[in-house]
Amino acid sequence: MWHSLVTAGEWHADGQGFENMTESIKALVERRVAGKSLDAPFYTSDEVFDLDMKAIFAKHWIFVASEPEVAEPGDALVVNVGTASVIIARDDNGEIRAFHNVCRHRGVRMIPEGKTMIGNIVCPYHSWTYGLDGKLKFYEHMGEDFKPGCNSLKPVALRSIGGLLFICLSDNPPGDIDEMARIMEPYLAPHNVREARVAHQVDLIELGNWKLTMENNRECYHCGPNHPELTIPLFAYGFGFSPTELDEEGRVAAQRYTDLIEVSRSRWEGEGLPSSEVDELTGRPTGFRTQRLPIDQSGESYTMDTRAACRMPIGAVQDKALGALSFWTQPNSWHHFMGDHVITFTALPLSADRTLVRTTWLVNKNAVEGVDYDLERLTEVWKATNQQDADLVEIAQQGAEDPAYETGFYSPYTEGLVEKFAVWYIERLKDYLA
Ligand code: 3BY
Ligand code: FES
Ligand code: FE
Repeated sequence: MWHSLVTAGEWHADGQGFENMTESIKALVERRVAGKSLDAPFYTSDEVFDLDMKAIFAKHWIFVASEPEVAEPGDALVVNVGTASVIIARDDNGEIRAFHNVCRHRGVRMIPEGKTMIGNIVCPYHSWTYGLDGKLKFYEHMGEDFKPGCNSLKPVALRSIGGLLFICLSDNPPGDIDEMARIMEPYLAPHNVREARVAHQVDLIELGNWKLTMENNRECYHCGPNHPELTIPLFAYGFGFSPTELDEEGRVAAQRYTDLIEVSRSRWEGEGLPSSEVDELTGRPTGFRTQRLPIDQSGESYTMDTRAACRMPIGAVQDKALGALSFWTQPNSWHHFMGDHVITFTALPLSADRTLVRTTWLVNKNAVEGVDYDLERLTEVWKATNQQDADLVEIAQQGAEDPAYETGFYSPYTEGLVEKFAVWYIERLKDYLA
């Protein structure tokens, strides 16, 4: 489908091409109203999508996978980010590296998307062969003057933070990843992701723009009406609430929840689990936020009965009731760390109106399916929740494409983080277009 900025009344097909297009997007960026949803072309136009891929996904740190997805030497994973394709591989020394999946001979895509095991990276076209360090090891017919040392695979910046793998396609990646790593390592380390094992992974294609996926992720206003499974482990007041709408009973319950957070956090801190909230979502290229919140009833896990799904703890802490540490990153990820398992989510844009959401469940590497955990019990809450969220994103996209769409107000109480996503996104576009 062709999406055009014409719908915004900004685009004039007067033959000025790209220059004019950038001008009209600039106008859209400038007129963004704080506290309101974005103008329709941000969700629907192919020009904005192309800009998003250049200004956001080619310039920022993108969460793509976790270390257990390339657990052994020779394990490799190919992730596509727009038209770019990246090989992530663990070498014989256990080091994980990332390379552009583009042969240095005639540029072909060497390995298809997905997981594989490789000793070397062999191009299928003319068999040029690269080591897992990216160096060209084998080629023929190139003559005396050919310099293999100048034909290594192009590296892609890669960082592991607590076992979560972030890549940056830019040659000049934002340096503030160092600060995110310094702050987040102590929060994530006790959950032992580096030593974990993938229990399950699901790819879901949401029929909506990636920003609608992210906005949906940044609020739980929609949880009550839409997520019957997730609202079992989540506290009702954990969704946020509008203080002016509480009656006396509600005020007491909200206060009880606030007190529970305080008491739980001091217990967790005592167990070596940093638990205070950090919010660095805006004002920086590598925006992020973390928070550890109690889980309802037993306090243990995102399951239908709130009890741990896996009987082996994932980390070293013996307390099962760790609630959930959540970690959100701009532009494309969110994660939940519990005592028994970890769930990671990455959103990867496919087109203006399609987004891949990849969910991965991690457990203790010694845990055996059917013995230590039941896969259905481990995955049922988020499988159901993800489908419900995909359905919401699809109808949000349909609304954004409707000629009657207008920007609407975010709740100041329960959609504050949606606003922070929009603020970050507009900041980053302004920076790129400047
Ligand atoms: O997709 C998510 O993670 C969000 C969190 C709040 C509602 N939804 C389940
Ligand atoms: Fe890769 Fe020729 S294009 S070996
Ligand atoms: Fe949801």
